[in-house]
Amino acid sequence: MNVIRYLCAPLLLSVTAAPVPAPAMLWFDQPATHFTRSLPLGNGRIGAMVFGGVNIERIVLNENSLWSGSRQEADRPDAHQALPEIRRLLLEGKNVEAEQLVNAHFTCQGPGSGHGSGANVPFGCYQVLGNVHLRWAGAVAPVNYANYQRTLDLATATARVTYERDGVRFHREHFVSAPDEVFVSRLTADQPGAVTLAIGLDRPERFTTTVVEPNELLMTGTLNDGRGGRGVSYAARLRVLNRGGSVKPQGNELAVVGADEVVLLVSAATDYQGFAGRRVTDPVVTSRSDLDRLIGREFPALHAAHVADFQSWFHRVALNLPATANSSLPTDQRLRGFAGGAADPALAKLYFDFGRYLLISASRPGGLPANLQGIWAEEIQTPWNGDWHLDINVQMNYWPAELCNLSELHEPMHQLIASLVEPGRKTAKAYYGARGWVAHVITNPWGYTAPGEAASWGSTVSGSAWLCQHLWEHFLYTGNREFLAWAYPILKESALFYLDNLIEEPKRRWLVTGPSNSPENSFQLPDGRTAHVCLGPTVDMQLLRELFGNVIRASQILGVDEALRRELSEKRTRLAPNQVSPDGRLQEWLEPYPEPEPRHRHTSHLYGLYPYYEITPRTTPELADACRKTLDARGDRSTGWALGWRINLWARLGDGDRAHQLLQQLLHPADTGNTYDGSGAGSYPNLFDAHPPFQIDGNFGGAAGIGEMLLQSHLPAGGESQISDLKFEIELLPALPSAWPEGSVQGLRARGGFEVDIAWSNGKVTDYQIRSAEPRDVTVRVDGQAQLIRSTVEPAMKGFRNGN
Ligand code: FUC
Repeated sequence: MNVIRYLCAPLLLSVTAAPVPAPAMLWFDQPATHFTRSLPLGNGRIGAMVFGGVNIERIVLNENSLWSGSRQEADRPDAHQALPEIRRLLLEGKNVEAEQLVNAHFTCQGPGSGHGSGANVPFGCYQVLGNVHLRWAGAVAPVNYANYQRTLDLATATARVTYERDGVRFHREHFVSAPDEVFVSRLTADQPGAVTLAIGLDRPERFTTTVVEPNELLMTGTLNDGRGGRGVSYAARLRVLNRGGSVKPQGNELAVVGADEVVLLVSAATDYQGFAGRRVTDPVVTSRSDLDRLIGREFPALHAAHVADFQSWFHRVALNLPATANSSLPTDQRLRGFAGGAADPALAKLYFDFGRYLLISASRPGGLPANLQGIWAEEIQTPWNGDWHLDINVQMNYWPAELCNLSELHEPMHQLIASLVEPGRKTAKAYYGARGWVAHVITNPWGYTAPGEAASWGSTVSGSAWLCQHLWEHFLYTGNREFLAWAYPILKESALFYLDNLIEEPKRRWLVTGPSNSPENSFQLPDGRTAHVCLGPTVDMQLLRELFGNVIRASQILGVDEALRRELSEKRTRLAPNQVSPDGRLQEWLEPYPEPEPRHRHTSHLYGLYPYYEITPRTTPELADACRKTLDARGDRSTGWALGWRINLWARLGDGDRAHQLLQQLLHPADTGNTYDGSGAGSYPNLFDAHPPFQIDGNFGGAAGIGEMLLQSHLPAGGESQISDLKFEIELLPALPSAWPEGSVQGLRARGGFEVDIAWSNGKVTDYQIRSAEPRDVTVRVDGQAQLIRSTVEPAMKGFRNGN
């Protein structure tokens, strides 16, 4: 590699001489009493949660295609007949009456998501696969053990449990291997013949577990298709390999007696046949072949293959923030210490690493995207069905993907988007008589694109526009033209839908969407009544400016659709603009309505600030100021994901200390008394995000926010007109909080196909490097000063061609 470093005064610290890194480790000195204290493992498809019980261990298993429900016709075929009247009422300011009509004629047909409890309706829900139970000999009270430790080493994606009982030290190691498609445990002790336990496999419902070999359990079952019929079938197979001692059936369990070492291998498969995932016709057969392939492979070889695979993702980025005395505490105590005011910059590093860890563990190319639970759930009826919500949540899951150099892990999201085009075309016709495709607020692996079952939240029309951002941004980060050519029809058809769906509002003759919602929020009409359904909420307008702009640029790059480009350009200028309300906030709706819930969790109208970047402090200072006022009015207390979003928003406003304050809120201990719902938002002891309940999006939003505090790449000073040539400005440490005066980061990605290292000291950049596949000119803003530099060549990076 041709190494050119850009050194800045003072020349004190180089990227290689970073502060001593704190180990990327979650650890506890007690077994988990609860799911949100257990340790997550995953290979993108199979998930496991390790509780580390001494005498009785439960390991929760997941498989990410284990969904109840089935394909359904949720579109109301005649909904479009109600559209003219709904629009007429909205244009006359009769939102409440329009909302009544939406509820009567413009929601989905049937029970929709079952109001978030869809296990037994066609929408379905994501469900737990089962539990591995390890009942150790002597599993009777009192449980006496000593020197207990339970760790999750993020760098090797391995959970370990160790303790002493009756003078024997026991060790357990667990991981889920992507290359070998299997969950693996090794159970050992420091004395021969000490491993004696019973091993079971079950599930809360719909399962049969049988002993199929003297050392093998098979659990099978079939979920509800939502009509009382047969849905997805699954199989989980557990094989016990013992060194020394014996293993024998005992009822529908296996009994290990006096072994020196036991290795458990668990495979899992379902026959879900959808837009992604393995194509399995017989899960029972696949669960066996997955294990048979491993015959003769020893634990060390399986572990080495797993670690090599995992680290090929994890080691792409390294963040170093200094450790303090608080950093060496068990994770739950560490969280409490931080909330109590103890300095611990390395906790932010841990949270950032954990976010990357979770994405690598929950989303792999070829598989299904991470859902509201990631892939980790212990219930049959997961909260909100563990689905993909399209009005912030699934998008937030993928916010760290490009920035954190995990671009390929974005692929499951792209496939989800592609899978919605066909059903979304039907929905576009049925409701809007429109071309193109649309998806509203919720979707599932069965191609659900209809509105939700209630107008108050279900009629947001811009879910599909928001999804499209993920296609364009992937292109911006990779420059992959083949990908753009693949994605273009999806983007174009989305834009066609919105072109057909725009109407002119009478007051200012702006083009607006409608009916729609500003996600899940309500407003007060002049007569004092509350409504949700509206025309042209600010978020829709921002999304359409972005989508139309991206289709215009994509069509230029690909040299197609000139006439469409003209139409999009013309309509784009007529979209309702961002407005500042009389009290100085960025306005959420077309009118400055009073809000019944001024501290609402959604900050949808700030979409233009983050994740989009049509508002920046440099290019649109008045609007940025209005965003600041909006955030102040919304306040710093909210649900987990909402805090994650606010970190990114403050980072984009260049306010590192405020972003850090929000990060402190996100890291606020959510578990008081080990209750599942916690006492409020923040982080559970295992660092899972508490909405509450556990919902993984906040983990990803928080990790992205930490990245966004260190590196941003978006509009140059001249504003949006300059991005027609896809030139972005890279800003180093745009929102560095005063709590992190020293540190370094390596391997973050910037738009335009760059990889960036930064080191800093006393809050100032001391050293940086910007790499790309070919040498390229790029504007870098260092300590607020823009400078044009030439990037360093890193031939191993994939080529970036911007198409101009
Ligand atoms: C959105 C949010 C809720 C919740 C749900 C899963 O609807 O408004 O707070 O996160 O998604």
